[in-house]
Amino acid sequence: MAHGPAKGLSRWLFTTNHKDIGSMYLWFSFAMFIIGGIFALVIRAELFEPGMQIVDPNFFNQMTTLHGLIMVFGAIMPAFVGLANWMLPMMIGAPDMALPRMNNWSFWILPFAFFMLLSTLFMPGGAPNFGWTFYAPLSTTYAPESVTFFIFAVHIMGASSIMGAINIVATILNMRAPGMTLMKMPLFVWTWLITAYLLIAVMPVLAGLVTMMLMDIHFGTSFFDAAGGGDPVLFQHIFWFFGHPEVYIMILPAFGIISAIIPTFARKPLFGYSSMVYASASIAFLSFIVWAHHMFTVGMPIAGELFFMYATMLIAVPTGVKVFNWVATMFRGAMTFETPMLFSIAFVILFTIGGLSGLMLAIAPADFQYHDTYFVVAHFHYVLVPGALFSIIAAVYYWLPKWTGRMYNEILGKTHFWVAFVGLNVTFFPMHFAGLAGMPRRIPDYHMMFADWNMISSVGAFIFGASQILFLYIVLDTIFRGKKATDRVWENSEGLEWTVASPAPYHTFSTPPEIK
Ligand SMILES: [Cu+2]
Repeated sequence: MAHGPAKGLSRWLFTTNHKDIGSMYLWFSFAMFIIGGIFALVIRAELFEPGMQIVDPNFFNQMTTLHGLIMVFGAIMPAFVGLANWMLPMMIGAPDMALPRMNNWSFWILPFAFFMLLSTLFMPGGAPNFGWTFYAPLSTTYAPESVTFFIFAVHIMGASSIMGAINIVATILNMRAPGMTLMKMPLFVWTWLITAYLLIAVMPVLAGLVTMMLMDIHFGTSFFDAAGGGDPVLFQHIFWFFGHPEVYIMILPAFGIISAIIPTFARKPLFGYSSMVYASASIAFLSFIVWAHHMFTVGMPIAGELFFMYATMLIAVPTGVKVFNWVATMFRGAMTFETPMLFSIAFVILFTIGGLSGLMLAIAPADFQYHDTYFVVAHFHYVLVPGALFSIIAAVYYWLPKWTGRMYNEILGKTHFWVAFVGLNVTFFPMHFAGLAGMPRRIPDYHMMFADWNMISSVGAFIFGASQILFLYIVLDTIFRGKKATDRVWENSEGLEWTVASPAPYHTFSTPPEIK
């Protein structure tokens, strides 16, 4: 029979246990979240008023670039992989992930990638300063020397994601307990299965793109250099062919988390289980054919504009089905509002606001006005902060008692929620108005007419930042001083993970459970 965890550092260095690896991914992503958050606060401190006060324009560009890269590849994506590692095997009744050693490796190459990326800040010429979308020729012909380390870091992050995705597909398709048929799998398992296929499809595209950059920078090719017969617009097509599915890679697992939490606290089964599965699959499919809605202003043929406009509007349908099903699950439910439920309800409301501004952006002629303004910044922060991030926080509050065997402090949890809720709306809602009034994104200085909106946003950002320090305190307080949790934790929780003890034993389901 399998033994318990090893001792000391070697436990974490050599572990192949999905729970250990899940914890490492979650702590790593939280550390990256703090670093990415600090960069955001530098940006907001500079934008508190017009004129240059704190940083110079090049450093400001490095902050916006690293903020995007760290939050997307270092915080959000690893957090979802951490939750998948902890929960997927327990949800399908498997003893571990299908490829435990590769699992260890796909985690341990991440800190090296991000150490390399962050160390570019201390290199001559500074860190990458061309935005997280790193468009050529800004990121090739005009890039700082550190761009080569950036490219290498992206290669490593991509390899980690692809290995993680292969592991998740292999686990879900091969390790399910007898009786755990596909249409019995929890939504979190379904959304991760679909997300993993998206990752396997598009992360190689990203790897190919940065390799073409490497060739243009060091080996004299001119993929993106017009002077050499290349095409800088080609860069954008390839980037967004990866980039748009990437945004769904950051939200599909969230849909699965919300579909686990809302039924528990509404005390009703999830409404429309199979339509949720089909909606996730159709969102994933459509996410491959909308990429050029990021490029309406590059001068595309009108037929292309129309195609990408209508295809993008189409995504609203399956997304609407999901929102309808969550609301229908809550309708006439015996609802209680513990912290995970508060974050989940805020997800449904605020993600929908982000979705609606996304619909506005999908209208090509209107997007000519919105493109590259703070309206776009407001849009993607509403789908990523109360969207992806709130779902991750909700998941931590929901499953932490199972991971640690201890309950978090409910009053502190609710305080964290309300401060974060107010903070993010004060930060990002005014950006809609600054953007509609024409304020461009990624600039360190601006016209006086945008001063009020920016001042409000900056105050909100510091409130939101402070609330996340409270979150760290709550998690540590739970681990070291939390009250003992019951095995079921939530009275109406469904799922195999709630049938094991709290804290979940180091090895679970060494013998497959019986699925009814
Ligand atoms: Cu897109």
